Amino acid sequence: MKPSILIVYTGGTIGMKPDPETGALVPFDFNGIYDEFPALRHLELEIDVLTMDPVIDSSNINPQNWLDLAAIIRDNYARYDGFVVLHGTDTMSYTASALSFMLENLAKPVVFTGSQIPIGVLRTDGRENLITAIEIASTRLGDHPAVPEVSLYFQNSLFRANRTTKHSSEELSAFGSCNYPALAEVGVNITYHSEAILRPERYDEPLRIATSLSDGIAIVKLFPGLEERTLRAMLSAEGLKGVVLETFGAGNAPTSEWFIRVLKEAIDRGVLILNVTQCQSGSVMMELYETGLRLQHIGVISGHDMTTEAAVTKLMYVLGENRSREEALALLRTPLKGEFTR
Ligand code: ASN
Repeated sequence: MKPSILIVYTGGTIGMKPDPETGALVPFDFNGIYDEFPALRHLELEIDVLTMDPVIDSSNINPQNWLDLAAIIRDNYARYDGFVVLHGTDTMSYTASALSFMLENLAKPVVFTGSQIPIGVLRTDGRENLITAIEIASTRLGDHPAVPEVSLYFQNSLFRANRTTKHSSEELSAFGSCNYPALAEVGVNITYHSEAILRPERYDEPLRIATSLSDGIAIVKLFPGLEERTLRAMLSAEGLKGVVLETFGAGNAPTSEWFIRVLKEAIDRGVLILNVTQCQSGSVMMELYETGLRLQHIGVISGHDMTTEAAVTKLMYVLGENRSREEALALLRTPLKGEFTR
C-alpha cells in the first residue's frame, strides 16, 4: 500500500499565485496539487489536502487556530502516515513549537514548511520545500517513520520545530536552530541524523491532544533603562499567569533592589517566570553570576537554552490544563519534547 500524507494548508506566502488576469497574488488551490506538480506522482504516495477556512497570513494566527490544527491531526491520525503543515513563515516557529507540546504520544511525522517566495512565482522556494517536506513525512527507516516528531523543513535543513526561530525576512534560508543540530540535511540525498531525532517510547499509543491553552502569558524583554513603573505595570496586568523573561547573556538581569522586588511580588502572586536568554545561542545559567543568582533565589525558573517561541508556547500548554503549581513547575523543569538541553 502506498504511504498516505495529509497536507494541511493554513495560509501564508507558499499558497500564493499571481492571478493570470490581474497579476495580483491570490490563494493557490492545493487540491490541484498533482496538476501543478506532476513530479509528485513519482513519489508513489496518496496525498490529500485539507485547506483551513479561512486561510490566513500567519501574523493573524492565534492559539484557537493551534487547537483547531491539533484537532485536525488527531481526527486524521489513524488514516495517514504523515502530515505536512503549510504555514506562513512569520509565526511558523510559534505554531510548530505549540503543536510539538500539544500532540502528546506523537509517533508520526508532522513537518511544517512554507516559503519566502509565492509558489506561483517562477523562482519560488516553495516547490522544493513542499516536495521535500512530503518526502520526509513519508519516509520510513526500518519499521518506523524516519522523523516521528514535529519538525520544520526549510531550505535544505530539517529542524526540530521547537528549536527554531525565523531569523531572516529576506534570505531563503529563513529559519535557524542555534542550540540544536539539524535532524536531516538535504543535498543530492537526504541525510537523517538519527541520533538527534526524538523517538516515542511506544508507537502504538493513541494520539492525545491538549484541548486548552492558557491565556495570561506575556514576554518581557529586558533592556538597560527599563523603568520600575513600566515593569510593574506589565507584571500587574490582570489575569497574568506566566511570563517569559528575556534576560541578558547567560540569564542575567539587574541586581537593583526595585527590580528584584517587582519580580518577587509577581512570583508571590503565583505568576510563573521563565528565564530565557536574548542571545541567539547559548543557555541560561543563573548560578554563574550574582546577576543571575538573585533571580534563582526568588524563584525564577531556568528556561535553559529554549527559544522564546518554545518558552511562550510551553507556558500556554503547561498552564492550559488545571495543574497544581507543583505539577506545572515540574513540567517546566523537564524537557517534554526535546525543547531544551540541560
Ligand atoms: N506574511 C507571510 C506569512 O507569514 C510571510 C511568509 O509566509 N513568507 O503568512
